[in-house]
Amino acid sequence: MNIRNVAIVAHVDHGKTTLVDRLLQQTAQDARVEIAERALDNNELERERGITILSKTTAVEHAGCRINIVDTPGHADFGGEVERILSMVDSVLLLVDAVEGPMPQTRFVTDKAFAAGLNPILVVNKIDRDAAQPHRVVDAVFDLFDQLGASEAQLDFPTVFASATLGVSGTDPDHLAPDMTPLLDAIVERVPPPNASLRGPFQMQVSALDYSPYVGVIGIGRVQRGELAPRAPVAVVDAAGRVRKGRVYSIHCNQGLARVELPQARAGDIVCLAGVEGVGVSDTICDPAAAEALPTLTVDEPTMTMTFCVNASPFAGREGKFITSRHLKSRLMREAAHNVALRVAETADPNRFEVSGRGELHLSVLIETMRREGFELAVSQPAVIFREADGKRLEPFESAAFEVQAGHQGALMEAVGQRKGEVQDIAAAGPGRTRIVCRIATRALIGFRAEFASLTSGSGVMTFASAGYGPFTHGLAARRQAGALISNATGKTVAYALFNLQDRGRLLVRPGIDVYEGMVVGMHSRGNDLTVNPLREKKLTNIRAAGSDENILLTPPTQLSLEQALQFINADELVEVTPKSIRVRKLLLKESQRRRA
Ligand SMILES: Nc1nc2c(ncn2[C@@H]2O[C@H](COP(=O)(O)OP(=O)(O)OP(=O)(O)O)[C@@H](O)[C@H]2O)c(=O)[nH]1
Ligand SMILES: [Mg+2]
Repeated sequence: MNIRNVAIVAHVDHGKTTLVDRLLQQTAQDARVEIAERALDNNELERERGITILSKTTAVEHAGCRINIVDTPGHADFGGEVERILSMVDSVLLLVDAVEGPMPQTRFVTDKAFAAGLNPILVVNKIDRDAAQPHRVVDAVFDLFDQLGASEAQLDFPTVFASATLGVSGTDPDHLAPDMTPLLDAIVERVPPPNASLRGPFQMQVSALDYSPYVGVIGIGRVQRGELAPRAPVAVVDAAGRVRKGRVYSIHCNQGLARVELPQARAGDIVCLAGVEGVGVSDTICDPAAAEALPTLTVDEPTMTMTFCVNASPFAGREGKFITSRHLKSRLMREAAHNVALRVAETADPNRFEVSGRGELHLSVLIETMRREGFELAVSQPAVIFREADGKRLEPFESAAFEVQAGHQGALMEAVGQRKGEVQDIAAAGPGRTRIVCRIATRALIGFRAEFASLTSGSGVMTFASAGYGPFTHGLAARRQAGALISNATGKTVAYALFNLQDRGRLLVRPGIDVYEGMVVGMHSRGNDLTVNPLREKKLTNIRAAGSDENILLTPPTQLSLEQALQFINADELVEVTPKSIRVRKLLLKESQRRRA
């Protein structure tokens, strides 16, 4: 059968996963099959957050072709996912929102597609939106391609207009077909068939991993050469060139939303191989008689790092199942085996690990996953990773796009200026809204999310893409405004005490919960830290004033989410994470220790 391998790439939320829904719907064998909204976003965190975190493969049939489709995440923190899957496709559908046009991550993924030598197909999506400007978007994409040094063939990109929600598409935005046929036709015509040969010994590189409780880790990749039957012995060559023996237990592919067993893996196809012990991304699985590695898959280096520690708080072990350094180490090593953009390093202290990734979300998704699995741990403030070149210090930058109401523009510009951001573009973004694109040090954005939300009254949207390394920005103050209110004792919080504290700032705890000495119970309205007593009972007298205790009015406490806690903490604080709680604590729990530090 004819094969086409294509990935869908775009800026976050431009509609990739929704577009896959429509392709699955249209090509379903049984038209009665109901495709759930964003069907491929099937893990818990993806559904809760409404974003794609892991890339996923599926396949559909059209015009006698089997089209393997890889859906990728658009959020910049998961850019590593996009980079590595480009090695198994022959073209990309570059999706661009018909209103927003190319955004920072559009540039990032296009650049990566060009680096992989691919000729993208442009899909202008969300054509149904009121403010859609399809022709302007096509022009803007042309300019982007040109800036990125596109070849003649790349500049001559095919364009399909579509609405993934309405399920319409076509090459002329004014005459759309009532289904996805024009897009499927464009894929069959314009994506080159895989450059792979059935002749010769079997060879396949693992580009992604999946896991099943029945068969263990599954290696996914495009077969480069030859054929393979289930139960065949193989040789596995890893990134370091070491060869080991293995056996493929079963072969399947993801077709539609189903998993289909295959009688063999054939050159050109994207397949899933189960049973190969210890298989990792970038491994080449070969015929034992010809153990030849394909070039190692590389992705951009991490830009941000955090320390993951064994939870050593006074409440350690109360709420989690996995709490020792051994648990932590094996879990992190397991993650590093398939999360290619993640690095885990041991430190001199066996209870601490340096975990580096592509951004706060990349790291916080791992922490959230671990906590749901039953882990307890403590994590430090995220810090950017500096580099050195020609004796100069470099730091990572972001291309940031802020979309705000016109009235908030001044405040935003001021905040960007304070953070030494360099404004690159200011443009209208729909009625009464402005988009400001700037280049800004990643470091300047740590902790900025909360401030951005408050200065735009929650109406602003900000997105980023990694913009590489640049010279160190001097004079950036990276401390939060507020100090911490720190508990001076261990016990249960008392409403009366909290009532007396709430004038001093925003509380993070409600009455009747366990706190410990050194735990942060609130944000001080001033810049300095303050040690307080949240446990103090009212002095009891024999005469009770009528209703005095019952009348205490407490402002509901601020509940920090994991991300908010990570944004909030300073270098002398940790976030304690357990399956049930997220607490902020001082590294040094006793006030006397802190005073000496
Ligand atoms: N109006 C309109 N909305 C759309 C269209 N396609 C997608 N959306 C909406 O856009 C939002 C994002 O859609 P997704 O499919 O999750 O976008 P995505 O590109 O997969 O997002 P990430 O994977 O997180 O980068 C959802 O609310 C969709 O309903 C479209 O054609 N028109
Ligand atoms: Mg998606």
